Amino acid sequence: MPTETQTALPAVVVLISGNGSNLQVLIDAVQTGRVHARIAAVISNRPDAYGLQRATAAGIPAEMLDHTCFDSREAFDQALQERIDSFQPDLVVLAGFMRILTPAFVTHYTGRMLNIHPSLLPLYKGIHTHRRVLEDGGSEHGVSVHFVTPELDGGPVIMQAKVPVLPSDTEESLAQRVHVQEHVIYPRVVKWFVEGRLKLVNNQVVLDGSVLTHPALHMA
Ligand code: NHR
Ligand code: GAR
Repeated sequence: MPTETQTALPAVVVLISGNGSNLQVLIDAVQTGRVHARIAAVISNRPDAYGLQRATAAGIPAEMLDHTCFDSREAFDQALQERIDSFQPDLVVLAGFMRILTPAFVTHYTGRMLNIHPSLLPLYKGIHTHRRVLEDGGSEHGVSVHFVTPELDGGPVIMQAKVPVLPSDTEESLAQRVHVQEHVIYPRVVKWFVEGRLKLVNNQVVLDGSVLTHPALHMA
């Protein structure tokens, strides 16, 4: 692709901590032309994150910033912000990123940072969502994509997908079912954002010029 075309594309920086399967579907969506963007960099807070290898294999700059090397959350977030901003992103995508971010960091990216969270928010904020749904005997579970705000997993929800919880489910089988849906909805939301269709206005989601009163729901 000519360089001029590439630089005209919206730049996305993806933050990961692990496997990076959501990163992979984004890479694929960009490579197949479904999402018109450029993944400018992938940054992991963990040295062993497999997603770093996925990025390298796709020719995307991959960086590692180990949070254990910093004295405070503020110091880590400041260094992370510097690395991210060096790529001048239009959008920052959290894809299995497992560090809570400070309000100062989140505020810097207001309206241009997305997260995928494995629950039907506002239910089950935080971690170990699949385990907690099973412990509670819930019959329904799912995944949410939301704008990131300082309130952990509390930002306005853009899109959700639901999955059933089956009596035979383990944490792994349930996580697997949710993952299939994650891989459907995350590229779709990123596509909306980079096409300029999706905005955060007064802490509300605006899609195609209208406030979303309920998250968009993907039916499996
Ligand atoms: N930061 C803010 N301010 N707001 C959000 O909505 C955020 C965020 C940072 C990450 C992802 C989130 C999720 O989807 C996310 C959303 C990590 C933890 C956590 O407890 C909680 C939620 C999320 C990510 N992290 C522990 C910590 O001390 C570490 C856990 C671990 O390493 O396993 O940072 O669920
Ligand atoms: C995904 O299930 C994502 O929803 C979840 O981590 C997984 C990452 O998978 N995110 C969180 O739990 C955030 N706290 P991946 O690395 O294969 O994309």
